[in-house]
Amino acid sequence: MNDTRARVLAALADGSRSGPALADELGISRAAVWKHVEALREAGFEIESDGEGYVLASVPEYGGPAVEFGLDAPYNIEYHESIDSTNSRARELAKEGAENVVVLADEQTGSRGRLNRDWQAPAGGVWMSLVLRPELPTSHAPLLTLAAAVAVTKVAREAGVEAVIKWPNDVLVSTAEGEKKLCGILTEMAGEADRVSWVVVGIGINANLDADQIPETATSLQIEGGEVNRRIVVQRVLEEFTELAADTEAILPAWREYALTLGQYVRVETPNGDVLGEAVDVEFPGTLVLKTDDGTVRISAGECEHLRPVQSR
Ligand code: BT5
Repeated sequence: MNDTRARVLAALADGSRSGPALADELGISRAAVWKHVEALREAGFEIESDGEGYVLASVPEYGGPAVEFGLDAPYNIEYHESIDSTNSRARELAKEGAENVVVLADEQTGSRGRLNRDWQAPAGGVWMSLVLRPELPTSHAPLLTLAAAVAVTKVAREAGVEAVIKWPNDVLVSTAEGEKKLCGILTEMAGEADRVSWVVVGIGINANLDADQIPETATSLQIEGGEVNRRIVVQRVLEEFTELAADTEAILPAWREYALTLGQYVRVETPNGDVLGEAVDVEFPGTLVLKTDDGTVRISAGECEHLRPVQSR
C-alpha cells in the first residue's frame, strides 16, 4: 500500500476525522484525502462518514491491503486469489530485484513441495512466499527455514493448536491417529558461496480447510482448534519470522523448544543412504545430530521419519 494511503488508514483507525482535519494532519490536499478514502473503500475497508467526518468501521477479511494494515513487519503484500505457485511468482520477483515482498494467495493450482512433490493448496489455506535478500553466506540459509518453522509453530499455539516441529521444517500436530502435517516450508535461493543473492521462503499452512480438502496425512488449524482469522495468522507469522531472522542466535534455542524430533529414534534418508539413530540435537545452521551404533553422525539434509520416543525403548 502506498505510504500516504497507509497514513490515511492509520489516522482513520485512530478515530473520526473530518476531511480538512485529515488533510492538515497529513499535509496533503482535501482532494487527495478523498481519493485515498475512495481507494480504501474499493479495497474493502468500510469507511463511514458521520456528521463529524470519516471513521474506519471494518477491515476486509483477507487480501493484500488487509494484511498490510497494522502489520508490524516491513513487507509489501502481493495478493492473488488464485495463482499456480506463490514460490514461482516470488522467484520471478526475486530475479527482478524485489526485496521484502510477500506473495500471498487464497488458492494455488500448481504448488510444489520439496523435490517437486505436489502440494495441495485449495482456497482457505495460508499460502505465502517471502522474497528476502539477507546478508548471509549461502551455507547459513537453512536457518531461515528453521525460523519459519518456529514462527508457524508459535502462531499455531497462539491459535490453540499444539504444533511441534519435525526436522528440518515440517510443522505437525500429534493426533490420536498419529503425526499429521499442518505446514510445509519450501526454501529456494540463488547466490555465491559467500553471499546469498535472494531467498524465497515458501510457507504453506493448512488454515481453514476440512479433512476432505487435504491429504490423509495432513491436518489443519480449523480441524484442530476451529476456524482462524487468516489475516492475523499471516501477520503474526511474518512478525515472528522477522524478529527471529534479525536475531539468528535466537533461532536454534526456539527450534529446540518446539522440536518433536529431539529425543526420538529416527530414520533419516540421505543421498548417501539411510541413517538410524537417536536425534540428540540440532546444531548451527540446522544440522541434525544423531547418536548411532557407529558413533555420532551429523546430517545437513534428508527426509526424517520418527520411529519412537527414546524413553519407550
Ligand atoms: C513441503 O514439501 O512440505 C513444502 C511445501 C511448501 C508449500 C508452500 S505453499 C506456498 C509456497 N508455494 C509453493 O508452491 N510451495 C510453497 P515436502 O516435505 O516435500 O512435502 C510434500 C508432501 O506433503 C506431499 O508429497 C504430500 O504427501 C504432502 N502434502 C501435500 N499437500 C499437503 C497439504 N496441504 N498439507 C499437508 N501435507 C501435504
